[in-house]
Amino acid sequence: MPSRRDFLKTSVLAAGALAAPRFAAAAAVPAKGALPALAGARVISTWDFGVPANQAAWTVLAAGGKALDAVEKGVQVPESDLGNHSVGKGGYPDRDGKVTLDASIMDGDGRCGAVACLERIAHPIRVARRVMEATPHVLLVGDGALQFAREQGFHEENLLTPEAEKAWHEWLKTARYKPVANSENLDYHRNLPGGPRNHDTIGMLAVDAHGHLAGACTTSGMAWKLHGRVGDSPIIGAGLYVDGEVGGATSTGVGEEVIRNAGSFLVVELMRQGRSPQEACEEAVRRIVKKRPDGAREMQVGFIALRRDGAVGAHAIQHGFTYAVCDARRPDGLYASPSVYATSFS
Ligand code: SD4
Repeated sequence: MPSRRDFLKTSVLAAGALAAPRFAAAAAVPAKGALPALAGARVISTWDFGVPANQAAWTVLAAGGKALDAVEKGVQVPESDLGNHSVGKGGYPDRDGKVTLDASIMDGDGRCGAVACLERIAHPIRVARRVMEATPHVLLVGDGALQFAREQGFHEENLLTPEAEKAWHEWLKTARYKPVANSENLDYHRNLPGGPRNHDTIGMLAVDAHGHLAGACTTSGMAWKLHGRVGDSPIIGAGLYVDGEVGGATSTGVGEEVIRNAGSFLVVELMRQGRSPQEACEEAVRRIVKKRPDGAREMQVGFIALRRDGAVGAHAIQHGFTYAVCDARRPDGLYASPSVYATSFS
């Protein structure tokens, strides 16, 4: 798989492709019935690992399948990747050595399901979908979520891999916790056990050939968090929000900041008011930065957005944020680009 740097190199091309008129940002969300013909399905997701995840989602979309099935399938790729220490099995544990997973799924009709602080189940996104479809609830947490997963026949296993356990023991030597950015630019983060990418969530948004929208978000959360800590990813409106009349948004980074600002809901509401997906992501990042006394110098938050006509946007506090987009014009369907704008700190 190409490295993050390879993707960054392709970003100029990719950004140009995204600005093509077909998906150009409009001044406002086109009225229902007045949409420009949707050129086809499209999927966008966070980070470099969004590339293979999109590829899996695309197998569903290209066959005329549903956006909901596509995002559920797509995000299971990083959930299964044992080399990925921020999503699913192989994720870094909390400070007590427990791997606890958060995930949510939502479609354009407002149907949604989520699990938080779920242990021992490798694919929390599948449990989230089951919460959506088999219960009258939206969110199940901790032991209750595990009990539900068991009852639904999900396989239980130890999610703490030897590699993640080793990193945890390394961390215990200092036991220093600071929810900093996953930015390559910050010294503190570069020197963390496990390297500069200790918290990367996959958030994915898709529109299918029928114009239906869906999104999914899944993570092991912040490495070395307090046991019981829940981030933004399973919180509908924070880590994920989809409205079929407008579009969807999802986030990555320090979840506490996203929750405080109802980040993904904000992005969607800004699009509803006429901001382009790009402008909406930028404004959501600005709100977070503005409220932090330190100007969020040492933390990362990123948003991606997909409007219902296929237009996309992405923005993050710090450099180093990448995202991947896949549609029919890219038969291999894959590229990533940096989210491009780092807020300039004066
Ligand atoms: C969380 N938002 O649990 C997640 C972590 C993350 O990039 O996205 N890291 O707060």
